[in-house]
Amino acid sequence: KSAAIVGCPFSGGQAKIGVDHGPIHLVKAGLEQQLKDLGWQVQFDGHHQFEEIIEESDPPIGNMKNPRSVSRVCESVAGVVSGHARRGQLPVVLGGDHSLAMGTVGGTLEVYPNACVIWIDAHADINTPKTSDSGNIHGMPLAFLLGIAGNVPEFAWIKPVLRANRLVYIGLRDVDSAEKRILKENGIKAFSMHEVDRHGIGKVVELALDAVNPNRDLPIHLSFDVDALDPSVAPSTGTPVRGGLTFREGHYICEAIHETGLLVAFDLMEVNPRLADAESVRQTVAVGCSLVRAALGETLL
Ligand code: DIR
Ligand code: MN
Ligand code: MN
Ligand code: MN
Repeated sequence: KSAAIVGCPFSGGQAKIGVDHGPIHLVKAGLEQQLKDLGWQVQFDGHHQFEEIIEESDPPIGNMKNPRSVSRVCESVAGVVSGHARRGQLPVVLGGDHSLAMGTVGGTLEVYPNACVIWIDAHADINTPKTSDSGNIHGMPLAFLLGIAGNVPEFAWIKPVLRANRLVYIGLRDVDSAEKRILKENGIKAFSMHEVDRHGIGKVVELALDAVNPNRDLPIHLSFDVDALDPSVAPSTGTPVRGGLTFREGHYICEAIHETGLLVAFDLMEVNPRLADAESVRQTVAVGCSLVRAALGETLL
């Protein structure tokens, strides 16, 4: 059992300062030792330094904000993630904003081309540069990974590695109308909070796995945006949306994916320790660490 913590202090995929401090706080809270205590060998070489690849002058391309920085950072993260995966390590990527998933999922699929992606989020993150109202690239990573983002030369390095039938969501509740259309047109399976309410989280995880991993034999990349949790559970995040997953529902997802034995990569994204009061920050960082532990095998008994 070997894992690598990949700290990605990057915020260029959205507008609020502070999300680049997420990984620093998660590591300071003791995540490395916590995973070692679960029996993992853990490599952590310090947080990645993006200064040298971030563009000082990075004017919008179309409506996309910070496009060159996001592109370069994600390309670098893809290389780091694929490197760890190739060495048989499970990359635990700490964001940073969710645009980083272009790197993490890209890196995973380079090594495990048949992997499926389970995306836990309040948001669908599947806008194209044309449909996005905000221009924030953290709302677009899946469009690039699926190859439906249109031709943006700056992002040409991203291969359309993800197939629509290998992507499933849990936790959605703030989906733009264009995104709803994209989900329908591409037949992408999604379990919103409505389905969580209807079936309960146990059944939803089973249905989600049935959708992307019917024989339970494909590697799984779990990408967890902390804003999937209810703001009462994880207040320190850039785009909180009420009506989210409970503490237990979030953990259950991680525990159940661990139980498959198929997890090959885990992202924890969008922890922003600059938002909300000190106690809320402490609570959000603690819940972030505990989600990672659950995904890496911590059990209640
Ligand atoms: C919105 C919000 N759909 C956008 N997305 C967020 O900006 O494209 N993603 N907050 O995490
Ligand atoms: Mn800080
Ligand atoms: Mn989100
Ligand atoms: Mn997200």
